[in-house]
Amino acid sequence: MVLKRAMILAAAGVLALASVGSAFDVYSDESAFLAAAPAVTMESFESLAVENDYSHASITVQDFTVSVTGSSGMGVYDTPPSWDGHATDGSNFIMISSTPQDLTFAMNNPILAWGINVTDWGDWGAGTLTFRLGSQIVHEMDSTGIVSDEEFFWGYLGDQYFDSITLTNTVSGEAYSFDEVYYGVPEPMTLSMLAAGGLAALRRRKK
Ligand SMILES: [Ca+2]
Ligand SMILES: [Ca+2]
Ligand SMILES: [Ca+2]
Repeated sequence: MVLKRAMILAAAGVLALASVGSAFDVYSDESAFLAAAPAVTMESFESLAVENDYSHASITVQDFTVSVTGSSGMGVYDTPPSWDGHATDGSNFIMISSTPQDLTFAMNNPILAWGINVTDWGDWGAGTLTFRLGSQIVHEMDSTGIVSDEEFFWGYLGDQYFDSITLTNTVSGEAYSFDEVYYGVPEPMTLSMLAAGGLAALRRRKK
């Protein structure tokens, strides 16, 4: 499908675009993400032992390892601490402690789609949460206006394979939680990519 799309783009004269950057969509709506990437797998952390403390630098599940930098720790919770955080599916969720940190998801296999539900980030102080694939920043959130225990979703769907996702928090004292991590290689490819291919084909026909 990617190859076919590249051929269509080449025919339309935009191969340079396709070779220097990837096409991708960022989603803040979970339903829209799942509609575009219906075949993704979801990790809800329900099979992990619950400890309700920040005793881990990394946590490994079936298809990825998530690790946190510096002096921050994280752990499997089923009881929200007094500063909040909660499960968005089932009862278990992952809680991250409160120093500025990089949270990196290392996937066992290359993927095209990835998503996460985050809760209680941005209520402690001013700062940003940046989402990166490798060194590429694909989205950045500002804490302005975010309230305690607020949930947000972030999803990414692109046409270039990746295996590492990093969330960088700049707020000191900010603890937050996440749950429902989605990942996979969706088939069929997204409507937007089909639309891009269709548009290219239309342009070609007009020549
Ligand atoms: Ca869960
Ligand atoms: Ca918080
Ligand atoms: Ca809070």
